[in-house]
Amino acid sequence: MTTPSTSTVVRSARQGDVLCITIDNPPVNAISSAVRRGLKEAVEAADADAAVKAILIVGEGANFVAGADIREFGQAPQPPSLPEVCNRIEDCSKPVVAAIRGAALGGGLEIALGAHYRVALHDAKLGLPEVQLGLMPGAGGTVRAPRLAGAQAALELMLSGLHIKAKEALSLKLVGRLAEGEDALAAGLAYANELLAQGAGVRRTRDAQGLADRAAAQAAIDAARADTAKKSRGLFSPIKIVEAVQNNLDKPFEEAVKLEREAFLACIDSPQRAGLIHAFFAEREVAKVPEAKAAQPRALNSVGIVGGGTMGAGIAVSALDAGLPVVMVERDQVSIDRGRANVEKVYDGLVAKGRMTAEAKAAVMARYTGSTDYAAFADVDLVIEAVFEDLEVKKAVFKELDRVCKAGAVLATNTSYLDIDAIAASTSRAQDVVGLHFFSPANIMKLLEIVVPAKVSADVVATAFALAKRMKKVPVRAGVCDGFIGNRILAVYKQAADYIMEDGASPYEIDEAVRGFGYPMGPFQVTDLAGGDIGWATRKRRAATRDPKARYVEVADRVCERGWFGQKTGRGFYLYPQGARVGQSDPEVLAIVDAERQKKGIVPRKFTAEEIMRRYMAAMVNEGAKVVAEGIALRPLDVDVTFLYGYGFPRHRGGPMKYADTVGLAKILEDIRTFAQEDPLFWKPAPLLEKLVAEGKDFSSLNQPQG
Ligand code: 3H9
Repeated sequence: MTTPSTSTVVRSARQGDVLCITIDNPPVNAISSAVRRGLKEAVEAADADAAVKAILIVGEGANFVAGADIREFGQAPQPPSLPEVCNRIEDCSKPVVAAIRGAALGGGLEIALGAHYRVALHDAKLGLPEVQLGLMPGAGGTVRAPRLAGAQAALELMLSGLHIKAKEALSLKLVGRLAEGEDALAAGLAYANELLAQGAGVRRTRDAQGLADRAAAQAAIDAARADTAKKSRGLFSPIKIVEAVQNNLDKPFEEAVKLEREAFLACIDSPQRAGLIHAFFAEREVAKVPEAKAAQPRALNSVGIVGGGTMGAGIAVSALDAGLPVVMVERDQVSIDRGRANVEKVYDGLVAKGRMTAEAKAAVMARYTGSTDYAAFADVDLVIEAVFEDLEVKKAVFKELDRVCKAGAVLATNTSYLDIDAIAASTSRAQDVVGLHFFSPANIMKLLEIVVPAKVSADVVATAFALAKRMKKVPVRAGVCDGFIGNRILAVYKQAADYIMEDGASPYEIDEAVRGFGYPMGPFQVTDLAGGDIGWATRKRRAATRDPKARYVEVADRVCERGWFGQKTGRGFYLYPQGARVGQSDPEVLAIVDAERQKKGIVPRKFTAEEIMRRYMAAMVNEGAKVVAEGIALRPLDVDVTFLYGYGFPRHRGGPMKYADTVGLAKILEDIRTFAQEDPLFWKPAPLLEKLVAEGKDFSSLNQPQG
């Protein structure tokens, strides 16, 4: 029997004494205002219906409920609020059971915590991940989770945002039992009927005793407060989570719920929430590219790699971790031994840390073959070239690949700036050639720029995106140009940093300002980590084509000429005594900077951290706009994701283009025009930026889904 309901996303059906309420809001049953309304109505109707003895809440499909509908944040709130709904569930006069399959996250878990009993299927994933969106649980999570799991476990759950599995949820008392199978409705009904047979009544989470040991709870809260102050680096919501848990000890339940709501709404209003939610959707949107829609990926069951250096080995590990067999080719036996050793080193590290067994390592390495003969690639589906960055060397490799690879094999290059159209032209099959730009260390860094040359066929691009998914990478589609999206923009804001240095700020002040903005490291620290010689080689390569009128800062060259290449040589822009990993400022570097200033007659001036960041970000955004306008990046969000996953851009700011929208494009353009008075060649406003400002639009207007 079905109870009449006006809701299209929540349906109710009686099964004997139990009213089953199903939340059906694909794809993940997110809690929209319609879900809140429907759920509240359904619970109220069931409470009032004498024929109903117990209530069961389930989600349709593979998930319970993935949380509040993130797309609704920032819009005018519609009643009822989720806390009201959860309170109404808990207040119910009949036992309410939640049966959890798949995700019960955020508001989804809060609905389940409002219920009186919870059963989880084995694939259940529970969590309060709001912190990752700049939020905190806002519908009773901070008051109910600690009452069940205790303060410490609840704080860990909320501050990490991690998902936990059914078994752990049982041990934390967040659920009362586990069930086999995949049928949440059947498991929930069985539990509800069992409870009715036992005469079990309502059992409200608000009355649970997880905080009974107040001293232990206070100690856990104090520890979390201290830890959060140290680790949260300018994030807004973590400390609010700690304070919300503290309220449980100091205030009655109703008051704690009210305060939680107020703090939640403050988080909703914060720009960090907007930045983090932009990042959440952007990292899903990047995979939606025209080629992936237009074509099916080719079969992908094996991978070949040319080159066993750091990059080749890291890519090999990524492919092995994705379950693929890997054939690596190097020019001689010594190199192939070194390549194998580079791959094994990664797994040995895991074994040493107890994260992998020796048997598991052996099983992975059984899928790895090394060879000095290109013929070993005859049967592979996709080859990635990771040899020295030299166009002629790469062309020679591709000629060999063209000769030995089977028809239809995808031929990829890991170049980070070279002309892939030229590489493709060195083969007889340009339609099969694509760029796969991994970032170092390739087995760790999530970003994968998929570079699309002019003649590549759509199914090859689709195959590259499929590979990224298997490798759990975040793929961004990029067009061919020097440096693609990331390194091209990096080159420009790095230049801005050099100008700021020559004009008066020390490299240490610049790094500090950049860290203050939220980056883990500043640009000069990054140079020292990567090795100054790499940038030096690039500068030498570009010297011949550099505009002679363009300002060129020679400080880095002076540093490199002394053999100071950064951490690996014990000094670069910083000093690293006795192999230290954190550098110390170096008066000799400051003297080099001074000498360069004097040579050019520059009188150094002071820069505040804010002034440094305005220039740094204006340079980044301006070049980002050019990259979008030229179609090198599909949309501004592709630039954002590139910087979030490849360059350490602070996630809570959403990426450089989102940041620009937050500041206001008119303001950024005004800054660029002001800076242009000193150096009109470098600070040339991007036409797209000017156009958007003239039209009163921002970058987000260009982020529409790809059709
Ligand atoms: C919250 O609950 C606040 C409350 O405490 C208080 C309220 C008062 N909303 O990731 P997928 C979309 S905050 C809207 O590709 P998977 C997603 O964009 C929320 N849409 O699949 C994608 O759309 P499209 C706390 C959502 O299987 C599609 O669903 N909850 C939401 O790899 C499939 O997603 C969270 O933070 C949402 N909440 O992973 C959980 N969630 O197809 C966030 C997903 O158009 N979600 N979508 O690209 C997740 O972690 C994963 O999506 C999940 C599934 C694990 C559920």
